[in-house]
Amino acid sequence: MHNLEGSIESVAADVTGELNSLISPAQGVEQRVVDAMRYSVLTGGKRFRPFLAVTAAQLFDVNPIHALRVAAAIEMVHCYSLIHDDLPAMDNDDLRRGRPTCHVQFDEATAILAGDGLLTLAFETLAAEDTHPVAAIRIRLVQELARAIGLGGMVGGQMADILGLKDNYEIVDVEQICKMKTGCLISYSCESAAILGAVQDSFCSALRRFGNNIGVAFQIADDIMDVEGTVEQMGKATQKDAGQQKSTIVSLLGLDLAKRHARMFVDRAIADLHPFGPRAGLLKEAAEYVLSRRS
Ligand code: GRG
Repeated sequence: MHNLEGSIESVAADVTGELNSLISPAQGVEQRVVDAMRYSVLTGGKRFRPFLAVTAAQLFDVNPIHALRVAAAIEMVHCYSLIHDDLPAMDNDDLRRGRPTCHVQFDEATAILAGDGLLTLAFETLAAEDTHPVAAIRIRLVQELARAIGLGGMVGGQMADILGLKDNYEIVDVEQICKMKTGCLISYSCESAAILGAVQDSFCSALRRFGNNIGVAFQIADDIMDVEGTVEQMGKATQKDAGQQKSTIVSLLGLDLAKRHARMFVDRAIADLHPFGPRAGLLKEAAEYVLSRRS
């Protein structure tokens, strides 16, 4: 029997240590942007994506140092997306992880640059030899991350999400946005393990499907918590979607059906783990956690 919370906390501590050394304090002209990057990355957050990357890597006995560097790069990308998402031009939020957002603590220009700094450092980290000695594997890590967070993934999904404030989307459209905006990075977190392990394609696609399914469930759960959660629990503003008249699975189906919808995606994700047998027990618990989490 695994202790999921203990395992998440242990990976979180490791990844925070790795981030602390990858983004060391600076004293030159870049000091302010580095301070903003460290402010946004080193405190708070569930570190769920790094947890998935590290746990999936254990399926294939990947070198833990390699997995941790990839996990840190993934958390950098996630934090970049949060910093930019919070900007006045996007969601205009003042609170993130229970603290002032990056642009409130520093200023808008610094926050934009801190996001850019994290994004570029993530790719630099993946491309470094310390992440994997085989160049072809490093190239694949870089290429698949670019695919996951680019136009067909996170950036494209964010654009569609913003346009959705004005357009009336249907369920399939909203599911597609959840997949692009949130699912693709979660999916990459799982897939990165198969890339590092250089395992057969069928394992890689099973992990990608697993990540996509829990990613969509994760976003639906986030939208449910936007309605049911408190600012204290979430460490960020709630009731935002209704205020913005945003199309979400909750606004289209109502709370009860949205919960069943999220359950359906988690069940699909658990089925995706079949090829890995009992070794995937912790990933199965992680899929359940997507629905049970309260922050
Ligand atoms: C500006 C070029 C450019 C791109 C922007 C901002 C952006 C791309 C994408 C935003 C994607 C986004 C913020 C999706 C929301 C995903 C989500 C549910 C975030 C919350 O994740 P948690 O709950 O947060 O894991 P913690 O704080 O625990 O890490």
